[in-house]
Amino acid sequence: VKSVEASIPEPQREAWKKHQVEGFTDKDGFEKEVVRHVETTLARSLFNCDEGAAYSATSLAFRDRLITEWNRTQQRQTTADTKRVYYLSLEFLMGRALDNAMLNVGLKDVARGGIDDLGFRIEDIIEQEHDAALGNGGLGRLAACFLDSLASLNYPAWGYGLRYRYGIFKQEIINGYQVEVPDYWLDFNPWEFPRHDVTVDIQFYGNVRKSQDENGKTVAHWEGGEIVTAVAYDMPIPGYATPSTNNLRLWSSKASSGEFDFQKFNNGDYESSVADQQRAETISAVLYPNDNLDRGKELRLKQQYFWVAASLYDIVRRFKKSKRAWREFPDQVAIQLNDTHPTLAVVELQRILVDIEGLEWDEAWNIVTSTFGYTNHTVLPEALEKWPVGLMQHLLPRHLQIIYDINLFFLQTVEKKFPNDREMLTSVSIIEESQPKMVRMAYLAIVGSHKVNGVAELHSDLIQTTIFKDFVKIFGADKFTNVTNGITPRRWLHQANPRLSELIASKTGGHEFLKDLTQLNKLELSIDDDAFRKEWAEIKYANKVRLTKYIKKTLDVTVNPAALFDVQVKRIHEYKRQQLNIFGVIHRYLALKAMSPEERKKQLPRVSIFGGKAAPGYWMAKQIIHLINNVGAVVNKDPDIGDLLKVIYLEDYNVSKAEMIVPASDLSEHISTAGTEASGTSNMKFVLNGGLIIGTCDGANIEITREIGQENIFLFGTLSEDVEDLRHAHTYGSHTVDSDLNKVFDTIQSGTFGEPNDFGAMVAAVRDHGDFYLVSDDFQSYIDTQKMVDTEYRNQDEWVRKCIRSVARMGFFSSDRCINEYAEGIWNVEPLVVK
Ligand code: 7GP
Repeated sequence: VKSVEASIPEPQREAWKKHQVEGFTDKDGFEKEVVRHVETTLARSLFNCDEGAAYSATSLAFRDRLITEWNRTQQRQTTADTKRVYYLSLEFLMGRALDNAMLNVGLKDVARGGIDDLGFRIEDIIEQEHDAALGNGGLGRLAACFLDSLASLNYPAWGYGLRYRYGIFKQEIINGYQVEVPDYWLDFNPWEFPRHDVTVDIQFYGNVRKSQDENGKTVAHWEGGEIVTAVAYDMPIPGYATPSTNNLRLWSSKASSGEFDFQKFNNGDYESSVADQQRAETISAVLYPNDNLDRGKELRLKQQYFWVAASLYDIVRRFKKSKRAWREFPDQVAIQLNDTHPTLAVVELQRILVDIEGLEWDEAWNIVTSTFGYTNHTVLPEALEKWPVGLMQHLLPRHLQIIYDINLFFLQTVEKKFPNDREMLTSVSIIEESQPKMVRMAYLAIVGSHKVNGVAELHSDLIQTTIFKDFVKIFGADKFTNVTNGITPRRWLHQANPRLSELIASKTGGHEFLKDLTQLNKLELSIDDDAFRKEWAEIKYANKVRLTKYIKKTLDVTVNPAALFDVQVKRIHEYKRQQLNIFGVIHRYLALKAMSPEERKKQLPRVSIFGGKAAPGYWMAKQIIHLINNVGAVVNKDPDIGDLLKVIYLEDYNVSKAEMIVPASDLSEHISTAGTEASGTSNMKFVLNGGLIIGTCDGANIEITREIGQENIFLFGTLSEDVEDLRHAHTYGSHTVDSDLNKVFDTIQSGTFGEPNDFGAMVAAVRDHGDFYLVSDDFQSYIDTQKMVDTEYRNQDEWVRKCIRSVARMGFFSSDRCINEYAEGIWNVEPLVVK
């Protein structure tokens, strides 16, 4: 590997070195780069440079800098020849790149001055950027936070994903209903580098022929079918306050040049030859818009194999350059499966090693299982992936055979350990003996990995005691572990809340806390400092004013920034229980209506803010959105209510909107039915920005409580160990709904919020159909806890103290801590120190 450099003759090396691009370091250099890009790359001038062009040129200037460091980082890693991590994720919810790049390389102030000289405001320039929204929610955003931490901590790491032409749809609210609009985001994307020379041909369909080699060994040949080409697009990922710049490689599909039917084309059958091309391009065309739900579409399986096969080809190609023996593969490569979506990678690596490289099955399988780790992100049964055997056979005939072999050998070891236990065999078999037969991807991922982790303590306990309990018996408890999720403080504090970040820096001895979040604990020393608390409160207020203006501009509703801002923003899902929140809002509205004007004057004004997308095919989630909007339409113009209650639905919730909303919250809601939310990560973001939480004992709420103290969080509701009994009682006992909740239902059904029939199913789900999510069980304690919130919010001094204490104790929830745990406990990789 050292020969890489030595292979270039000295004079040549000198010439290259002399002209190495160094990138700007000061305002003048920055301006020069921006003007150069406006005038040459964009072919514009001072006279027709609008904010869009200024954004593009600024981004290109920063991109140039990043790519120089990217090149050096790759060179450094190749020379050091140490183990790399590959994070395979079908979703990367990156959001905007420019602000992040400016802050991570430490040149935002330089850029601010330069942009100003050129006649623009940096805030307006940042706003020009379209979010890279290649994800649905928590799982995709976690992947993005991980990339930031991996680079910031100098780990040699690559992300691999798909370059969707359309990310998550844009949400519009029209007459109170969600309407989906396609998100075409690639018009001009300065952050990606097409690598038209880095391509991989991917095979689908066809059939398997077996032959004997000269030693009498059976060899499988996967033949025929169709070929689609994967083209690499790279996005540089800058670390914070380090030159390390990692790579996110996204694959785009196109018709393979060998496949494009020139015969047809020349014969004038233009349409069908174009149709072939379009079919190939369809693979990476669109992100499936489901969160915590598996729909089992054939195209989705095609996406998965396409992406996994291209990524593995790339990883293997890189490994082979080092000329090491295959058994060293796991010493050089760690691959993390972000949920089961990339599980075919297990099968593909086994296929490469056995069919193409000629290794023996057992040796290959050892390499495979030492290489992979699997992270589970949900226990919801409707989200656990299964693929029909027939579909797998058709699309990936050789892979199905390998899956059957993996299963056979696995079941043989189970049989040895648990002789004559047929129930055990059926329960853990990778193939579900149903009609039709299905491949259980989570089981395949467990069998193919050396570590399996959940994403918060409760969740990791639950997977070991429920959905995967038999695998714990088979493999032992050591194979299963927990890595509680985290978030990057760079984006979610420094970038989203610059004033708070500066205030914290002034009290903790500089910006060190952005690299070591535990340093936040120094804040507690300043808690009795009146000026500090005043400044803290002012920052929160200013963030609320900013959101107030946004609400006025987009919805034409005036809200009082002094009111308590109560926020629930996340994907709309019955298990996340936005319905509980809106029922609570209706209860509050009825209570206010029943009061005398004198009594009303004593009440605390509140703004209930909602945001989030519903999967286009999730009817009930869309009903919930409709109800929230209809309640807002009535409440917001009720003269009896005025400022006391406003109900706001923020359209098209995404990463960049979160950066504005999160710092503006006083209270945020994380109120899933206990045992259903694997972790949650926005709970961490809200607390880190000085907001308190109302929440259930679920996911990471439990660990947040442990860290910040139970006096600083509003917990309520059923515990996860009681959920099953309650559900059973709803179905088999008599299920009654208390009178307060019934009043809410009666109001809905009287037509107060639109057509009485519109929300019949939502009410019936609770009242008549078993109330699976325990809304009725938790309603009263939710209302009582909200009353406590009102009381405590009135004591502003104590409230602010709670917020400061909470922030001071949030150090644990940095994604840096999380990545270090993966690196040590699962990947066995070390950072590459940059001199
Ligand atoms: C989510 C979980 O719902 C959320 O609780 C967790 O914080 C996040 O992953 C990151 O770990 N799961 C998904 O988004 C999801 O779709 C099924 O999981 C594949």
